Amino acid sequence: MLNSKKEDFLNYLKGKNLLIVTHDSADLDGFVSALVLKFFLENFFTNQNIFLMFSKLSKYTKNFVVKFLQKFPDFNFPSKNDENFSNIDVIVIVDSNNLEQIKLSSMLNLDVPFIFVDHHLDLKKNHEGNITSLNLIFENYSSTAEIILELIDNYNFDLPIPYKYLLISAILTDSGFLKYGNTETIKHILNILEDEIEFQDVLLLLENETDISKKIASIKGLQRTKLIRVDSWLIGISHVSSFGASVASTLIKVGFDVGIVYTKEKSKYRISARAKKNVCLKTGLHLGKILNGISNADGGGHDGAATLNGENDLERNLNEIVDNIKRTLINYQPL
Ligand SMILES: [Mn+2]
Repeated sequence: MLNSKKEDFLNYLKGKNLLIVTHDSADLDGFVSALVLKFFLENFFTNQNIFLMFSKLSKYTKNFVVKFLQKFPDFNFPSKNDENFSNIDVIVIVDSNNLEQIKLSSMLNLDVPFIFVDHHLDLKKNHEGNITSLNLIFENYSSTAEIILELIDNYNFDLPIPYKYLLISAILTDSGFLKYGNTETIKHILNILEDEIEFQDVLLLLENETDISKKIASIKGLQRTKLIRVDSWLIGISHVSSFGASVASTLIKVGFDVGIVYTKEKSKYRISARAKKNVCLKTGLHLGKILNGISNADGGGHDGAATLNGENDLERNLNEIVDNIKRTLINYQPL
């Protein structure tokens, strides 16, 4: 990340009342990025109001908070969103560049300008109010937490140990425990660990006993899976009532090259897609781009992991996604 980018970002925020938010059902990366950014900015700019707002935390994040508090009982997580946000000058949105994933409270004045800090595919949606020149969107990072870490690193800012645990936890979970990471990801983790933190202690915090409803979703999802073979590639399509993203990942673990799982809830539906990293690299498959290309729904994500939310035409959109995936795989010519 260019130093001038960081400076422009911080210079703009100086002296303003800030609100930091993340996507709905905040995962660890969104949650931690928001917390650490707030902590850094509060120390970097003194006498400035910096607020946080979370619409909802994911179940995993909630479980993590419980374990984290056993280790650091004095750590102050933000509790309720009871502040008055009427005097906010600028909103920083972390871990998303898609306004539809952000549930802003009705208390908030929506005319407030906003800036994205994110590592997902830059949708370049030209949202009105977005100061695009200040966005810190870098698709080559495996987590937003690493972008925050690099921002902080420039200023010789020493983070307290609990915040270091938070950052490593976010980086590990978002990089799929380094499976989707790169050399930079490992350097970032090493940089935080230094000699102070024992890696195994962090892993303990991230252990999670799978609950029974998730196990049942995986099993049912597998039972319902339709197999499509394209040359030597295997695509699996299934549906469940919840845990769609996790079931799509299960399909990959079982042996599919691409897993697509949809969930329906009242009039809305969600399609979760996952692909093996080496399949994406070999064939140029980019699920985020394919799902983003569906015109009457809201999709996006990374090459190997993407989501689409829609209300109409589930079947048609599903077919279009599968056709696009097939076309990419068929067009691939082995060397
Ligand atoms: Mn993330």
